[in-house]
Amino acid sequence: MITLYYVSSPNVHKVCIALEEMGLAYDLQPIDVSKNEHRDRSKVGGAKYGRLPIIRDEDPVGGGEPVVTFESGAILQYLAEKTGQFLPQGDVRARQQVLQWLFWQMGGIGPIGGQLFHFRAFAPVIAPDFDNSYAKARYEKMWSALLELMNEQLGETAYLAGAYSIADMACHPWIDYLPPEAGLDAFPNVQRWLHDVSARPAVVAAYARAFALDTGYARNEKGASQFPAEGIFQHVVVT
Ligand SMILES: N[C@@H](CCC(=O)N[C@@H](CS)C(=O)NCC(=O)O)C(=O)O
Repeated sequence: MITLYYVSSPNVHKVCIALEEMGLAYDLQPIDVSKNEHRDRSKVGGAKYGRLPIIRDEDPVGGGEPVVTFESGAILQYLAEKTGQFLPQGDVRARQQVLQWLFWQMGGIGPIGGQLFHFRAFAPVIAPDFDNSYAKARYEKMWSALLELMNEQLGETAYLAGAYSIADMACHPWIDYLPPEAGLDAFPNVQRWLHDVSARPAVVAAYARAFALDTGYARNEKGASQFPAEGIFQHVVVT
């Protein structure tokens, strides 16, 4: 059994998708970030780092002590290697394509999307008198540049690395949560990909199970973002 320490957010939802896609048995353990539970090691499987997602695998390959790990990209790679799915093992070129797009997500889509979300949604609530326009414009521009590359790639291949992989699972929640300001019309290949990934039964099942738990954190169901009450989020850095 795998425990996923859970809050409703894109970095966590990518792991929900992977667990469903890979057919793994898992338990979602809700963590209340407003009470700082994510920083209490006794509440997150003993992990040293208090940002979510974190998983604890009681049944690792080869047996022995449970594996506790954080960082969503490392978790996706761990699960893919555990199950032998969605990350090619033998074909060095195919494997590298997946890792390239996975790390691209972790280094770009995640952190830039996190900042964009902050300046779109939280800054106006937390600091209503602060002139947010420069920061917001900067991250909107960076977000569009990331989507441009994604759109180009998805014009050549059905999924980011050719076949559907953990790289697509990593990107899906972010693209689903954060459409560009003018919508996805300028990125038709991304739009097509979003539609295809969203329709996968495992993806539908992952979100249904996750959204059934209301952890009071950011969530988005087809464009409608739910913002938390002022104060709850001041310590949260989503990257
Ligand atoms: N790079 C990390 C980012 C993790 C992260 O920022 N998690 C957020 C939720 S999406 C969190 O736990 N925030 C609480 C905090 O920073 O206090 C990953 O991809 O796992």
